[in-house]
Amino acid sequence: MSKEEKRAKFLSVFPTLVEELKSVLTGYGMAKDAVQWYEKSLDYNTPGGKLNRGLSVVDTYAVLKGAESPLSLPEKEYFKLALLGWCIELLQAYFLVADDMMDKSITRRGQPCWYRVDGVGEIAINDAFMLEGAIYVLLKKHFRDDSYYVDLLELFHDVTFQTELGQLLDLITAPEDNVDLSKFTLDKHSFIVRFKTAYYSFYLPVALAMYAAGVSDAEDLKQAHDVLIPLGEYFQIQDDYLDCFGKPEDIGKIGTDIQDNKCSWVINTALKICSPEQRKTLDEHYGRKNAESEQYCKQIFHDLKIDQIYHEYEEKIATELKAKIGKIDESRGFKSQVLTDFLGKIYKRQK
Ligand code: GPP
Ligand code: MG
Ligand code: MG
Ligand code: MG
Repeated sequence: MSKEEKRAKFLSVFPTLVEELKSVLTGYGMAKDAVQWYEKSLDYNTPGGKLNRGLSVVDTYAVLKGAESPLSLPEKEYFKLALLGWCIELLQAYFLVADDMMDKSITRRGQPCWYRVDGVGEIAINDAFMLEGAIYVLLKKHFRDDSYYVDLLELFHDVTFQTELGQLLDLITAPEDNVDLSKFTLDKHSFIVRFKTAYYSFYLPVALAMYAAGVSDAEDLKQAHDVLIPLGEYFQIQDDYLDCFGKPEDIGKIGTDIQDNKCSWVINTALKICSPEQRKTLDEHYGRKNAESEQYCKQIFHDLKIDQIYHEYEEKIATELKAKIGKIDESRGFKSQVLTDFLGKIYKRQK
């Protein structure tokens, strides 16, 4: 089954969910223009990305059930799993709308960030909350009678809170008015990215599929967790690398980490190997809100061959993760294939 077919089928579920959400608003007697606003926010912010997280829920479930492909699942079963996938995409939409305001980003997925769209501005804060709210409306409607409903709710709540903790650390480690590179370390970076990215992007899709498939023994959830969190750290290191070295046309966004004073993998790696002179330039120019300072930093990253170090890191981590995946115990029904597929989706990604 081709990737495009899987994606098309997954996308075809989204309009149904939008209609369900709109009818909840209509049921409350909400004015027509408010219903239209919500629809626009849902359409603008939810389906435009790679959909890796959402598709992974369905893919993981199919592997756990031994189905040939997600598309061979019975229609009702497929719909429920796709709905869980869309709930992660809604969570992601909620995070990104808010994150772009906090990071003062310009574009996302090749279009202006939602808060920068004409007439939106700070209403985007409420729109972010409403994207999150959609998750619980949909879960209640479709999973209330399932034995694992509370597990799903708890999982979404826990992972959302973990992501917010990561975002808090990300932000307070990057104050706008006080650049202090001595506060950055790779250990701190690892902690931040596991919380701000790995839980919701990697553990969440697999754990959701595991609950739905009834393969949710605590030992198996732990096995999944112990590979997916380092895998998610690797993914965010790619994101940090691409922020500086990627092309906006590929990544769909303009990097802001240098000007935003972010504790990213790139600066942390540079700090470990730079000369005292390069350090002085970084102290003077990192985290400053102008393109010239940003260019000074980029030149140092280039001179230090950070891209080469990144490629070496990528080979090393991929080998380590493969070894870890090789040790998975499948006796209770969990399948290492789930993890191999995840690694395959992100290995050497350019966007
Ligand atoms: C990605 O960081 C992290 C998130 C999108 C989580 C945001 C969490 C909130 C609670 C709002 P990033 O800023 O590096 O992502 P990007 O590079 O895509 O802007
Ligand atoms: Mg951010
Ligand atoms: Mg950001
Ligand atoms: Mg980033």
